Amino acid sequence: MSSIPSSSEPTTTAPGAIACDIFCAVIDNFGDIGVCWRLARQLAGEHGWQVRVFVDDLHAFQKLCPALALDRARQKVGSIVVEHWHEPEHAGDTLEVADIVIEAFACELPSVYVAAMAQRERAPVWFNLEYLSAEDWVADFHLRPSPHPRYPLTKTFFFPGLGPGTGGVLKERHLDAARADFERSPAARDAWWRDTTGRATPSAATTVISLFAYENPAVDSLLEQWRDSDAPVVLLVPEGRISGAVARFFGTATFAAGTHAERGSLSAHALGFTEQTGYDALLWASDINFVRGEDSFVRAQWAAKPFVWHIYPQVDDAHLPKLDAALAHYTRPLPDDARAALGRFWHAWNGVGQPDWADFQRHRASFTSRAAEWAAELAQVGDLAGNLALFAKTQLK
Ligand code: TRH
Repeated sequence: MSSIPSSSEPTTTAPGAIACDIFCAVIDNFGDIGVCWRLARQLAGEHGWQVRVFVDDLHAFQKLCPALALDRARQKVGSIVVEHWHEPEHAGDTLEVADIVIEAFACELPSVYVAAMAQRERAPVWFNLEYLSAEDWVADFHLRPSPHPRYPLTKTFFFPGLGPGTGGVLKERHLDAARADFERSPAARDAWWRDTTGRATPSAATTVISLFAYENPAVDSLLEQWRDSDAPVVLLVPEGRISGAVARFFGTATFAAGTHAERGSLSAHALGFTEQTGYDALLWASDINFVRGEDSFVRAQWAAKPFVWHIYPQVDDAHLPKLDAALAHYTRPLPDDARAALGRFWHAWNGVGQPDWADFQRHRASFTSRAAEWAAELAQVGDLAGNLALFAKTQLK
């Protein structure tokens, strides 16, 4: 897949720049490092900060940042320093405490680092960056301070969200312009299709769908409905956890990158997992995006196309209220029947009911116009990196 230029990422940082350390423990998949890496690139590229990322899993990181070497304890990618956080107490070879410290998703900082934060002449601005949730309580907890029980340090809870009063979600300054360039250039789109699938851009009568999801029992029924649909469907499947089910449907041994298969109206391409900046083009090239977790869920919103969210499943179905909270924001002004149809489809994709493609298609025009309107609404909340940088600066004064 071709890569879209990301925000201007310098290879050096100005002397005296604000120093920021981001600590990231990868729980699973790519979302933890995906969010941290995007934030790091923005703070460095758009705010001129000198950023260092501590990450415990270089393998997961390398999938979305192929420039990364797996065998190096410390390395630079552009201007960003990456430290392999190889054990919980590791805080770099020499202990340096940054002006801003971001603990992602409540991972625990090395105790020696926290002790050094307390000894610093000016205490760093310390954030716990939380997971994204569209629930209403998020605005009440966003930016709440939490004093450390032993040290004269205060940690601030930074909550991403979809509504006013939250930290917002990540959005690079260049993103809308890059999407507009791609969408208005048939040559760019055709080059993307040829590079990515070896084929020309499909006709306007085709529905192009990108499919990034966890294992999902509903996929078999959906693949059958696409196979039997009146209009052609082209499915683009980045290699991953859903690939096994797609392979079984087509009767192929695997659905590894480069595989192409057809049945009835459905034609499917398996894609290599692209570096993070390349993923957006897949969303822009598609008419409907199936996304998951946190970061791809956000990117689909900026792609301004109808999307279907496979939310990260939690025990006791704790994820379902979060799914409904996102639906409530996203579908608020839709006519009742369209809102109900999207709710049914998202629920079915998350284990509650059966997905009905014809029902989705019936309301597709409403979903498409709502997607563009929603992207503009969401942008009003502001970009997370910008919101965080602004707050941090007020604390540094
Ligand atoms: O991978 P995810 O499911 O990640 C997570 C984690 O499971 C995490 O523990 C959980 O808490 C969180 O979800 C909610 O989904 P996500 O967040 O969409 O991250 C995927 C990242 O991978 C995202 O940054 C986009 C990127 N990506 C690429 O770089 N190239 C690709 O080809 C694809 C398909 C994705």
